[in-house]
Amino acid sequence: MGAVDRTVQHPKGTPVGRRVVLGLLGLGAAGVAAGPYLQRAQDTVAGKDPTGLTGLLPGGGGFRYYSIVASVPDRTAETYTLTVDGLVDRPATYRLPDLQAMPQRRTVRDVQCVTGWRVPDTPFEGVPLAHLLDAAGVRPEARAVRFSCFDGAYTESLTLEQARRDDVLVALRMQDAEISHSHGGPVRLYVAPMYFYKSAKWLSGITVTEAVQPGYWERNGYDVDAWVGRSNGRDDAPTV
Ligand SMILES: Nc1nc2c(c(=O)[nH]1)N[C@H]1C(S)=C(S)[C@@H](COP(=O)(O)O)O[C@H]1N2
Ligand SMILES: [Mo]
Repeated sequence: MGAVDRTVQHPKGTPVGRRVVLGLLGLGAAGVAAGPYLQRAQDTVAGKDPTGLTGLLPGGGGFRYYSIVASVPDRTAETYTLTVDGLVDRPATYRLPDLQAMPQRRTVRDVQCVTGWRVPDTPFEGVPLAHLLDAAGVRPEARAVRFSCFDGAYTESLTLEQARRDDVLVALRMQDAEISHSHGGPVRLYVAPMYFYKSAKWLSGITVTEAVQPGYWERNGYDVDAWVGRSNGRDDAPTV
């Protein structure tokens, strides 16, 4: 069985319930092969179950582990780097201690995956993305930011305006602990007001660009502007 068959399915659909049901069927079809990569994270928090179906999924009510590749290398405090480049005056490469020494911000919001599962009141802490953009000196012609990951495959994007929000973090901590490897550690993006697919795990690159370059899931049909409750065919939650 090839690598593609062993990645976790993140099904696309429209109504929440249907999306979750399709997810169950998809997992069933993937069978044992999907098992090792869809696992309950150790630091799971019990969550609400808005669909009444999510409890049937592995991890019941907490986080689901997603990766589009079968395995992701470890990066430690010694080996991790984050590069900021593109349309900036001062490109930079940061190591983990550099990021830890910067001003940190903490948010406590609900994590919401577009497939329906949700984890309420989840603390994230990290450097506001705006701080790194200001440090780099964004050029006037820039309009967007592209994110890349050391899994070698996942990408995401935001407009510059979205990226400068104070609830968009280059996160170093999640649930008041260092971010575990399965949750995208040591550093992941956290875009609090948007569906969790915007929150790229294993973040390794921030590139300032002229225009939005749709990320991995957006090229597979999800909305580029992923506001929780008012994107991806939903208008059910008056958030942000
Ligand atoms: N690098 C990378 N980041 C990613 C993903 C992924 O597959 N690869 N999946 C996204 C999706 S769809 C979700 S719901 C969350 C899942 O985060 P978790 O595995 O910490 O629960 O990560 C997002 N970021
Ligand atoms: Mo997701």
